[in-house]
Amino acid sequence: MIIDKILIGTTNKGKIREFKKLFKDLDIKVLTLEDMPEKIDVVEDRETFLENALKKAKEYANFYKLPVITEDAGLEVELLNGYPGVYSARFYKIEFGGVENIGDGETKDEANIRKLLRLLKGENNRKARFVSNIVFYTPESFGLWTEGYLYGRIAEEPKGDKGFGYDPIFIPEGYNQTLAELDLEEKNKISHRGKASYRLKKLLAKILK
Ligand code: ITT
Repeated sequence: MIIDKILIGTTNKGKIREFKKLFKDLDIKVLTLEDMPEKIDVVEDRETFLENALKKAKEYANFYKLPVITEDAGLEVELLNGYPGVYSARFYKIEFGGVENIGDGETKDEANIRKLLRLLKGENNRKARFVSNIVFYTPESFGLWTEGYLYGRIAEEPKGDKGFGYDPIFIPEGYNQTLAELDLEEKNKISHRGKASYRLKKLLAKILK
């Protein structure tokens, strides 16, 4: 298969930063939605990471007529039976665990973190994992899918200002710092997104000749 550019289909600035670095060594031009003048809105209403990632991939590939890489990711907390899971981005406003209002000047990420810490207050089992499902999809309907996990635990309070989302309260296994205290390079080496991207690059290397 010969392709000369690929579009990373995500609207999340934190993810864009990480993906740009992760796919820097691909031998083709890597575009992001920030390079596209026309925007489309894709609703993530599926029950699994893979279905959401595939839905985004199909809609972006068909609209932009380009091969795309999309991802659906999230945080699964053992004590909460896998929640927030596919609801990670909008956890603060779903009924499970009670709706959390966004305070003045507060971000969605901060409201999500506040809600999660409230639900885990005083709990000993703080085990959690990040999940990443990445889909590569072309307008000709050729698709690939990879997955990556990062295991760890939820901290008692937020720490660090790097990264995005739940990074300030996630401590990876074998670390004493949160993901938000690690440099981008170090996070990419161990993260769910880093692992799924590495697997995708290996598959792409076989077909992009
Ligand atoms: P796109 O759909 O446009 O890619 P999004 O922010 O909606 O952007 P997801 O649907 O994949 O992305 O939602 C993932 C949410 O899970 C994200 O908003 C964070 O709250 C959380 N999340 C995923 N990966 C994370 C990471 O590496 N660090 C911290 N939080 C993460």
